[in-house]
Amino acid sequence: LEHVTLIGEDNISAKNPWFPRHASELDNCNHLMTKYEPDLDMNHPGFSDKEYRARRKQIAEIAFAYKFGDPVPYIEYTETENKTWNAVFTMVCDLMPKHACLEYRKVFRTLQEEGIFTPAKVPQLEDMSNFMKKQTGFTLRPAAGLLTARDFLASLAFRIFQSTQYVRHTKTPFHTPEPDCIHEILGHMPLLADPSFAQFSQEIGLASLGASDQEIEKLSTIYWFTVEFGLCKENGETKAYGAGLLSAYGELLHALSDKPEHRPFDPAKTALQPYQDQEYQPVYYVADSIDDMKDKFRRWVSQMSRPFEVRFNPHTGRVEVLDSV
Ligand code: NLE
Ligand code: FE2
Repeated sequence: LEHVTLIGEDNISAKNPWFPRHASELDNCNHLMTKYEPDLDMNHPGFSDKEYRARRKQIAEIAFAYKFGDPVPYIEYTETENKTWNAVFTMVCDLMPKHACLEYRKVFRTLQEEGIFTPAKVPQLEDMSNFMKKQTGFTLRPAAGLLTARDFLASLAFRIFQSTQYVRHTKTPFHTPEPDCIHEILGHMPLLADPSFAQFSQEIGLASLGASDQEIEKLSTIYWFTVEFGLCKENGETKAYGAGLLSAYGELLHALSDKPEHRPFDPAKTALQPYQDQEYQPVYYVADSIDDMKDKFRRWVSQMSRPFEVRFNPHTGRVEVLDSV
């Protein structure tokens, strides 16, 4: 940090595009990527289900009205929604001891001990948020659906995870292509409460601030093959740490079978791998460990060509922008 000057808020140019400098500015970062939705896609299991579509609207309104600093509104989940949770939760409890990575198993147990993870009820996002806050400082804000990669990654820079709050359709408990709160809660949140994984999540978020569209594409591809669908080694065995595997037992078993291809995680290569989000993945990337994945990512991301550096100031909660001169 020898020759640096702080870039002010008003210094916005092509070289320094706007991005949030404080978590309150995430109120502007909730642009949705609407594609696979019950209202829009005939193949969605909720397409012909009026009641489900109305429920999704009602829950989406909560996210649209949400402002930074609000508690996440409580949702009274219906019997059907709790049943869907129960089906997925029971399956995860059965499979997790053998197939999930150690970090996940550890936090999962704590969540059970604290009575937040129970078979009967979908956990409340506010309870999850408070739990994570104590462990790693991560908190939640409700999102109406799938966000653009830029907006989603920006939140992570502030240790904020944008989470959907609706439940998948009861017809498809074990796999849905779109995120829902079962995926967020069972897949993502245990690891966001792990210190090392939380650190990685914030770093990928910081790397995204002010990045070019091309770089955002690479970062979200890395995110896809690590946070969503990552595998790692543990005492010679392959385990899952990706949220899209931990919340969908069909794909979990597929990923760990000999059907798909397993490649060693290498950020330079992984970042260029095309992917789709409708079917099971044909390729997974295996890291030596979560820590090793984080180290490799750090080395790779430090070569990213941004004309400035960013750092998060935990005392003010602000991202500071340093212009290298
Ligand atoms: N396929 C996952 C699930 O069913 O839980 C959701 C993936 C979201 C990217
Ligand atoms: Fe996800």
